[in-house]
Amino acid sequence: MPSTNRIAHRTCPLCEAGCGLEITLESTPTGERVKRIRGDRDDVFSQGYLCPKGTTLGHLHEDPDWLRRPMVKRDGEFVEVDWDEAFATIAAGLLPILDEHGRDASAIYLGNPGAHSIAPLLYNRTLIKALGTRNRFSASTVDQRPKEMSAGMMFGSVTVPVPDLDRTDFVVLLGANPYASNGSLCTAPDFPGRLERIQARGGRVVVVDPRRSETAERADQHVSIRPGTDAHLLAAVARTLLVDDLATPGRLAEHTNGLDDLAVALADFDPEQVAATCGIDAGIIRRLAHDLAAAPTAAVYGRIGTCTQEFGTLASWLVDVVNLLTGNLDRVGGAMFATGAAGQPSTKGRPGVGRGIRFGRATSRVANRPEALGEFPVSAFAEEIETPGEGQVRAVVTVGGNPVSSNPNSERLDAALASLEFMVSIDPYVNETTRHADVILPPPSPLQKSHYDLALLNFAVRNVANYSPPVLPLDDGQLSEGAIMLRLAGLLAGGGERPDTAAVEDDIARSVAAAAARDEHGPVHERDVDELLELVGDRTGPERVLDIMLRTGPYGDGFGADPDGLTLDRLEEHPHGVDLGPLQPDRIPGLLRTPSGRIEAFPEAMKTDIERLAASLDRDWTESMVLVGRRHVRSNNSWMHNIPTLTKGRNRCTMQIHPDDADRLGLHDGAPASVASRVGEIAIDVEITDGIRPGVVSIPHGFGQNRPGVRLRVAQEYRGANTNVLTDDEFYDPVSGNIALNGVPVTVAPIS
Ligand SMILES: Nc1nc2c(c(=O)[nH]1)N[C@H]1C(S)=C(S)[C@@H](COP(=O)(O)OP(=O)(O)OC[C@H]3O[C@@H](n4cnc5c(=O)[nH]c(N)nc54)[C@H](O)[C@@H]3O)O[C@H]1N2
Ligand SMILES: Nc1nc2c(c(=O)[nH]1)N[C@H]1C(S)=C(S)[C@@H](COP(=O)(O)OP(=O)(O)OC[C@H]3O[C@@H](n4cnc5c(=O)[nH]c(N)nc54)[C@H](O)[C@@H]3O)O[C@H]1N2
Ligand code: SF4
Ligand SMILES: [Mo]
Repeated sequence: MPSTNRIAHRTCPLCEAGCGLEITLESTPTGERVKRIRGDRDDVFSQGYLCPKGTTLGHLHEDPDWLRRPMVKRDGEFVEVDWDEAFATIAAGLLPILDEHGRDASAIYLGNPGAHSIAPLLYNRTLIKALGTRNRFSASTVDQRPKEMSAGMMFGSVTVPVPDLDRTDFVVLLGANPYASNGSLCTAPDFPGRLERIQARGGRVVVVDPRRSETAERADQHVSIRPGTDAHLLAAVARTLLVDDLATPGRLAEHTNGLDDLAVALADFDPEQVAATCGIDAGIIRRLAHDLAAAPTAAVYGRIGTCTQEFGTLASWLVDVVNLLTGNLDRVGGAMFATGAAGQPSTKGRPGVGRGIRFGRATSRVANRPEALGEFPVSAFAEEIETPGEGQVRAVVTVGGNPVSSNPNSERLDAALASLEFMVSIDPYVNETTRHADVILPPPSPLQKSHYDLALLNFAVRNVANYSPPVLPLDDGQLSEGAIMLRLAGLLAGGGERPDTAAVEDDIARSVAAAAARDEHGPVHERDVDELLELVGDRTGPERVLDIMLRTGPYGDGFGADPDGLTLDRLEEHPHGVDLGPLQPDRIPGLLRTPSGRIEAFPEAMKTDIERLAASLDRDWTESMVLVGRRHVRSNNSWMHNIPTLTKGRNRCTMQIHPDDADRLGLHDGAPASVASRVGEIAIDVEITDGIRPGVVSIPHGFGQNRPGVRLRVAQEYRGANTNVLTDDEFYDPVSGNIALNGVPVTVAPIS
């Protein structure tokens, strides 16, 4: 029989690494199906690397629980309907609430997969505008908002430096475990391999983590830190650099404000003063500062452990202060800036100066929590639903989010969502969150979508661009995620149950082109918008917008200005991606968008917050046991536990605890324990290991998916519990509003 196999290439959309996949498809009587997925050796960035999750896109596509038709709740039960009926149900249920109580009677929650999927990346804004509510929430405030804020305050836009992994001699990783996560806010396929190559070329890797993580295990040095004290540690490192005359900001000194004030403010943070708080010897801290200064090149990188904690913005800011002080910011081998081919705020408008980022322009209705980057923190989500009065949230839209699993104080949020008058979810699963929806609008599987990493390539360790067309077609009766979003947006904007989505789409493309034509520093300044749209040709949907962004971006053809420049056509000719070279040094001052035109090394918000940090030195940090999280390479937040090949094997949802603590508390390996916090209590299996710091317990998130009504056949049978029943919506970083998921005080006891 002749071979009927076909090979397709696409970028994996599951995590930030964005690995290239080689997908073998075989013909069957009912259409093509995935036979095998391997790493794409020719991918310009990942060069064949992939992790176990990447091989499961076929399983995901065939998961019987992945919804293929919209669901509408009738008498408490979901029934499959067609799209017309789904949208008619939304029109009948949601619009009257908005008409009667106003737009602010609704809220929207945007989840993590939206950062990996082109339609939400391009259309979320349109959907938000159409809903017209001030109550906007997202997974960003349980994740990276502190880093976005610190970078925004220092550089004027959300332009986050990344460690130049491929050229550095010395890297310090705080609160990150790339051997499990493959990296975050640092797009680096085969992050582990890149770390090993640092060691192979004679460099060093240092990991700061309360747990001897897989990454710490392989590092040259593991510094075990008390959770929540990275800002103290980094302040002491910065202080040491200044006091020991090791600070060498070099050419950036003349582009930087605030270094003198900073030196004064750090006076409380000698290594000896923070040692007890951090639980790290002063000598180790001082040595770390000296090692950083002595290394030919070095980069400090902090991730989720440094963000989802009480001093998240301070810690995130101090990471880049240390990079600045050691002269490693914006230079080869240090902490560098990617240049995303589709453009970003730091590559648009006047170089070197801008409006800065904005935050605190509004506060939430109930508890006056300030917005940051246009969103309220998720700590306000439940209370806005629960609290009666003008502006009470009665209806919610979720787009690719599972806040009942991922947000703090899950029981409270679960009850709040249950009390809503109406809820719509754009989501493929009936899970802890979407079980509360009145209508679920399922997107097609990743293999049926096109892909371009619009967001994550702005954080890449190498400049690349890579577009993937859909591998498999839509089934009859499926709608693309973009079409779902535009139809919902059109309906919410008053276009009726069958809005003219082509017009909505046209508006988006037109506004992107118009913004480019307005940019007097861009390549298409004052060009005619109709002409630009004409030149894009007959592309539609996200591809049309993407082409405009690429062509007007930093490597673009400028619609003719640079005939060799990038276009979507060109990316289509390169299924393994286009390599745009290593990260470029000396981007500062051009990339700055601060009003001062300088790096703000000591932003105003940090001046007040550093006093909070100093005050915390007097605290008894040993008073309570504290909870932290962890990830496993076979998990992906809450939504990949339904794939049998990823969940098989021993129970991973355990509470890790140090043998000394286990002895003291009478806990036994494998036996259940009860863990309680201010807001909740769970039962979970104990795993005793000396790989964790005494006084700390670690529980992964995204488990405990067995609430009534959930339709995740595999995941709901998995042993374990939801750790976010324990995390506290009143425990957060005040500057960014980001929840402190790490360092949560808990008590632990055996269950007899
Ligand atoms: N396999 C897999 N990969 C993923 C995901 C997944 O769920 N599974 N999720 C993706 C997402 S959305 C993200 S944001 C990234 C996150 O990627 P990472 O930031 O690498 O996150 P983790 O792997 O959870 O590692 C965080 C580490 O921080 C440590 N930690 C906890 N508290 C503290 C603290 O106070 N200080 C310090 N220094 N360390 C602390 C923990 O012990 C843990 O080892 O991963 C992405 N990739
Ligand atoms: N305790 C603790 N909690 C955490 C973390 C932690 O480390 N510890 N990590 C936090 C982090 S970093 C993050 S990013 C958040 C994630 O928080 P969320 O984004 O709220 O949760 P996810 O688990 O990513 O759920 C994703 C949802 O999107 C749906 N989905 C999957 N693919 C698609 C798609 O293509 N389109 C659409 N529309 N929907 C899709 C899934 O069914 C699921 O409902 O969790 C946070 N929560
Ligand atoms: S590391 Fe794994 S999940 Fe992440 S992009 Fe690569 S293959 Fe996909
Ligand atoms: Mo995340």
